[in-house]
Amino acid sequence: ALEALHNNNRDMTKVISIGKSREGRDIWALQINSNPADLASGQSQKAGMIYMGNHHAREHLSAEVPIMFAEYLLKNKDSAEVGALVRNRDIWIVPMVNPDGVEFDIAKGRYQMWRKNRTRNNDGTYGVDLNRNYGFKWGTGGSSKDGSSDTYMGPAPFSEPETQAVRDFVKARKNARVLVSFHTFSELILYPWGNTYDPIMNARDLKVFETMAKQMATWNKYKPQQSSDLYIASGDTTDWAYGELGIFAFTFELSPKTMLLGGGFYPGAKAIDKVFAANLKPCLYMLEVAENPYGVIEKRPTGFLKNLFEPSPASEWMSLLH
Ligand code: 0X9
Ligand code: ZN
Repeated sequence: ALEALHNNNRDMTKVISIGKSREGRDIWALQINSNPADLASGQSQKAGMIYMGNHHAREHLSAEVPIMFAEYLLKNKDSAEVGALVRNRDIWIVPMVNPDGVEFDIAKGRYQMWRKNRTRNNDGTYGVDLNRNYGFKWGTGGSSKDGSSDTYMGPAPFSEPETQAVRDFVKARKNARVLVSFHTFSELILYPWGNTYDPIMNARDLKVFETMAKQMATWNKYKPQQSSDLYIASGDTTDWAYGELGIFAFTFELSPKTMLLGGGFYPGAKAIDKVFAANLKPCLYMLEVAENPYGVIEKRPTGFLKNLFEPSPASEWMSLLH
């Protein structure tokens, strides 16, 4: 999918591998940037935004949404509003952080309910939970030292090639201000901290997180909350991205809301369009405010997307897709 997007938009996209998985698969990233020099160098003065998916293997919708968003942006690159936004941002889409896990989950033709990567652990078990392996307050709660656990933290912070790849990639994007890591499921918008019940100390940053989360929730109707209100977990992507790099980093738990409503991790292909539609405005909003996230607490942001805050139904924006 990323290759096809590149082939149709050669002047403003690039596909790179940010590193290899444990089993040697590439972890692909699509850069969208209208400046050829920025594409060539992978560096940009424009505000940067990073969309990631599929840290967890069975959470297949979490790759579909960022891929569809990339398709949307490129399809609308000549429209007045979306086009202006695209030209003024450095956009990175990394839809599948855990390709080994995804392949394992689907290879036998029936889903394996697999979550982790496919590292062979010292005790002979398989898999490290990539969302417990990041090196900020690693191993301080809500993760396991047992290799057979679904929340195994790994033998050391950043022990896994996949989290190393994301770490090095994100650190190298000095212009990145906002990041979202898509997961499923529960319909939540989560922001740091996840390792502690304490709220973020910096009152201004906390206000930005809360304001952004609440605004996005008006569109997708998900519940905005601090990550630890779901449960304490240490070593996740967003605590690291904010704690280490100061990036406004969100975890989205996409649909369905519950196991009973709509199939848990495997809602089927029919869910894809609907879940994307619900999250289109949030995705555009993060891209918009990446220029200056603090703007959201100073004033209602008015940027490129003049109609974003109008109560236009998602379907109006979606009509631009097909
Ligand atoms: O547990 C996770 O890694 C995420 N949920 S999932 O069902 N997709 O596995 C949530 C992570 C949120 N972060 C914290 N609670 N720290
Ligand atoms: Zn997950």
